[in-house]
Amino acid sequence: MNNKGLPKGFLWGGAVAAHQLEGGWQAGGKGPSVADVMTVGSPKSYRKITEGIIPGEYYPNHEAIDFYHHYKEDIKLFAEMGFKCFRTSIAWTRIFPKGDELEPNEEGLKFYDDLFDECLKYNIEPVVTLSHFELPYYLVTEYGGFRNRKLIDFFVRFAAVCFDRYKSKVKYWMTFNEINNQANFNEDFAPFTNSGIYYKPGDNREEIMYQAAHYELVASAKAVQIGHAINPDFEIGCMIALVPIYPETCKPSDILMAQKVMERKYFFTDVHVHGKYPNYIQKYWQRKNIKLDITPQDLEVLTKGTVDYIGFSYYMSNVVRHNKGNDHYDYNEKTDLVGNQYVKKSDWGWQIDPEGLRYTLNWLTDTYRLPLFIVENGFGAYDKVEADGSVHDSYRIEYLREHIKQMKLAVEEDGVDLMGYTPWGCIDLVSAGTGEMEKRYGFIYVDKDNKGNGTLKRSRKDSFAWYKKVIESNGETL
Ligand code: P53
Repeated sequence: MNNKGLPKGFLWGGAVAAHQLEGGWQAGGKGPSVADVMTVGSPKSYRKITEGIIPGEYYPNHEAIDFYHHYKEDIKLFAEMGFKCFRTSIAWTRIFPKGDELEPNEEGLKFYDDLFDECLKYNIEPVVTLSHFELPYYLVTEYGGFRNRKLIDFFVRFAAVCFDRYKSKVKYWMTFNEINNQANFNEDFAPFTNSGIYYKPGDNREEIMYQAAHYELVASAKAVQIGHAINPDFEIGCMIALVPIYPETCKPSDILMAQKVMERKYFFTDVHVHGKYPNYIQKYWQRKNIKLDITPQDLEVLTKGTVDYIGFSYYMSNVVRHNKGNDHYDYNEKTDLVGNQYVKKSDWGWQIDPEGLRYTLNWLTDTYRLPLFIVENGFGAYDKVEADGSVHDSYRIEYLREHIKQMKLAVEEDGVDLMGYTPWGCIDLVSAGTGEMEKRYGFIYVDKDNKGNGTLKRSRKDSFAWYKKVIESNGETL
């Protein structure tokens, strides 16, 4: 094992999701997705989810940054930075506009043929997420989203069409983006974006969430099997939002609390990797009287569709405390989450913790023993455009530099098996959580504001030249 530097062939790149940058929400036969019924929020509030598209409301994903028409220009800029890979998603509604059709929409398939060809022209390897908060809206209104077992087949059909169509263009895949966000079932955002679930008064939110997650885990496992049959060289991963949970103190009950929260947020990974539910989650369901539709055939499918690698996002860490009276160490974000006095926060309240990335890489390796891929990391911040058009985003460089340093330590000193690193929102795009344009992550600035005004003109920020050198030197020049 070489203990200096990152491996040759390390996949440096950038990450985006179709709905956050493409726009063209009705172009080429595309149907509306869950992202098309969400408005703009703010640093302190999630977006509003409307029932259908309401005239007079502003939906930022409808146009986004119009990557649909600008992708050639944008990929050229990625190539200029030296990207080895580009992570995006396939908008499900371009391929199956309603979601339950038997035949795919050729115009949608053709768009991604052209997009992947454009990447390959520059030797940029596409890394593709199948479902990234983009469920067809029709599946929400007609079927109740992933409350419904039928969604398994709809997803699997979509996955199989994509695997088959792009089998010679795409090698790296992921099934469901941040499948574990919905563990936060008391909010409306994650259940809707992960699973197309609108909760109604009286719903047992928690039970519905576990049921939806189960159908997705089965759908993912089926897709993995089909993908490997179509092309045995495919690398198919899961995608987990990894926010490590620290105990507030070394008090044993705080330690145990942090462990229990980790279990509740990350058991999804166990199912993807080991093909079965861990005991703790089954015991939890029993105690809470959570009854799920899980068939013996489902359990069989899970064991046969385990993933090849773990893709994950890393932005921040969190801290929990154990409160008196919480005898079962159940997690309630409102009462148990506390601040971390040792780290700073972004303007959106995300706690910045580069060492937490090294900790996370080690925790994932120790727990799952699989190759890892950091498919999102980055700093959402306000940028200021100077009179001459430049953007001096030293804060973004600083954030990324410190995280890359910790990532390198995990590889060089700890021996973590890491495939690549794709910072989030390599070009400015619509925020998933808030719908804002002005929560910017990019190396490339896009002239557009939260209200939708702007020329859509692209320009290079300071971080652009910096990241180019990072890639050129394989992470040595930071
Ligand atoms: P935004 C919450 C916590 C961690 C990651 O997020 C999250 C979320 C959801 O907001 O989402 C991922 O845009 C997601 C991307 C998203 C990115 O992180 O809210 O996979 O789609 O854009 C950043 O700042």
